[in-house]
Amino acid sequence: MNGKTPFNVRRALATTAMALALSATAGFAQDAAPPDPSETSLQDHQSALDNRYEPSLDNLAREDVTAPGAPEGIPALTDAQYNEANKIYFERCAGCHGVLRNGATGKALTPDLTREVGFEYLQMFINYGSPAGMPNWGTSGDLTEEQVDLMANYLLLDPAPPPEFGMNEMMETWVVHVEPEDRPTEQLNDWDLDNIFSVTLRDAGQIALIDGATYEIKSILDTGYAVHISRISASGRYLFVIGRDGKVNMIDMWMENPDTVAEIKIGSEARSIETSKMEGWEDRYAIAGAYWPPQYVIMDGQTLEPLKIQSTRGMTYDEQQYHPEPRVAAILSSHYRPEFIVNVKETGKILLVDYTDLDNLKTTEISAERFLHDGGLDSTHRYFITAANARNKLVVIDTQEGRLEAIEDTGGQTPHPGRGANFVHPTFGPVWATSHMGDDSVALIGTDPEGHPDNAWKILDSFPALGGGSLFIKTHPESKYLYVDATLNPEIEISGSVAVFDTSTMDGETTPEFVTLPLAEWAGISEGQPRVVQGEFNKEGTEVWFSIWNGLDQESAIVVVDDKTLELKHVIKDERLITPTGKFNVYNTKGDIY
Ligand code: DHE
Repeated sequence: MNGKTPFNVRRALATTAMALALSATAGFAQDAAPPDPSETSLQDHQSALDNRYEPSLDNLAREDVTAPGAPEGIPALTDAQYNEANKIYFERCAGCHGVLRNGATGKALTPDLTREVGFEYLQMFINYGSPAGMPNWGTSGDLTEEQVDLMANYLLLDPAPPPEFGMNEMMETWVVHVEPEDRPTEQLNDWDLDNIFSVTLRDAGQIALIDGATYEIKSILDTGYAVHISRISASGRYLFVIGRDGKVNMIDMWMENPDTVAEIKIGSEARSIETSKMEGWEDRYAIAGAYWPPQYVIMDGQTLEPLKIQSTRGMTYDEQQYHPEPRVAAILSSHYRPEFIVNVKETGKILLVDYTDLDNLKTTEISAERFLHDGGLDSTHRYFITAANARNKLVVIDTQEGRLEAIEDTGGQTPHPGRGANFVHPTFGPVWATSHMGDDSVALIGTDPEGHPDNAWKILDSFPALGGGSLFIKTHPESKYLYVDATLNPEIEISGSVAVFDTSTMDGETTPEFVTLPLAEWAGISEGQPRVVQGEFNKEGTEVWFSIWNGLDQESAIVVVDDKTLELKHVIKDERLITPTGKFNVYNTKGDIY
């Protein structure tokens, strides 16, 4: 602590009422059976921000299934009723309770358990929620009375497991539109490829390729549904995007009109994609991770041919109990070894997958912490820092040595860093920052074991930003500012703004002040609840772009902020910019600069 005021004391003073309210719902429903809802006050059953952010498995929700039979004493559902309930379950419940209802952050809901508590108990829980984290689906108005009853009945019946997705299914979806030998041998367009932004147009099932200097939308390409992230091959030539529906598009940026040259579907629900970045292995492989089925696949980096599919089903790292559906969350590429870094969420394991010999696959399995989600590299690229978000922890991996370095409590509620933000703190030296979904705090962890050994892998400071509901934090080596969004905050002024901290004035003692940039207002968007999400710098690190993410039928925009003056530089508006979310600058993404 360097003799400074302990950050947690300052935080306790500065923390918002929301954080206090949230602490009542912390911990999720892992442990004891939740109390009877009628015994706690309605106040306790309001949904917390972080509970609302659990995965919505909307693609599984679309699949039609046959209703299972009902044992004696339990009303049977027709196929139509069962499918309606199944849809609600996958959109709203499966993120916490699991596809097979075996439990994840929420409790297991298998029929052996639900039949024991019975219809009325389930009905009450769905209606009121629980202080342990279950949203109040009925009293909030999200589900009608009939839907609550339907769901209580559905939970008494057997689950319908969705289909697996192995090599046969992948091969059926794999298409090479342009063979590698038929592709350009040099860049055929005059685009400044390094400064192109790949922008997710979430609900349109598209991405936009936008020039970072002129703000011109160069192209809009069809992709899978709701592209989650974009990653760029180490050479900067191939852009890979993955939809929530597991569809991967590989786009050749050298074509006269950059377009998809190969595509494949790797599962029914997916969130992550990456490419091999180790020297000597550039552009050789791609890897994608799925939520369902729980698996990852290594593909040829030129054609997307699926080469090796690995299931992640297995034992939890701590209790060593079998988990049937551990989702693959963030995947990054090591710069130090020919390995992919794969976060396996529910079992709490980080896999270092060596891609040098796929027939004799070597994997280092690191026991980390459960509910691993997103994360990024430190400024030297040697260390991977990732959030075990439902456990309020950061896990640090040394990618050079291939081992666990540290696990630290952030002091906040549900860390959500994206890839995080690296900067040199005036007092603490190099640090990496995360914001939180469940409260307003920003936490800094020391990342320099050589130069600042006393600070390394310790949470050195924590201070409040705009409010709870933050998803992403961003800076750049050329910038002295740290930008923190509050995307999920219920207050329209807060979700429509970004907090900016001057890192050069931080002293580790006084609470850093921030300025608020009202970006939705700057964009002139007054309808809906425009949400500012995910800052991304241009190549030079002089401008930072934010999506103003609005409803499907409402106006959205991208706002460009001048990083020197913190003034509005430009607003990109276009009727084709439907629900923009993630933005990935080619240069920064391929070089892991953040
Ligand atoms: Fe994301 C990153 C999962 C909701 C926009 N999101 C990630 C990663 C994971 C993930 C595992 C890390 C990928 C990697 O690095 O390989 N996201 C999930 C969910 O499970 C969750 C909570 C719920 C869901 O149903 O998907 C979820 N995410 C969202 C959103 O609602 C966002 C705001 C809009 C959207 O498209 O759905 C969203 N997620 C993003 C973005 C990134 C991301 C923009 C990449 C940030 C970065 O800078 O790297």
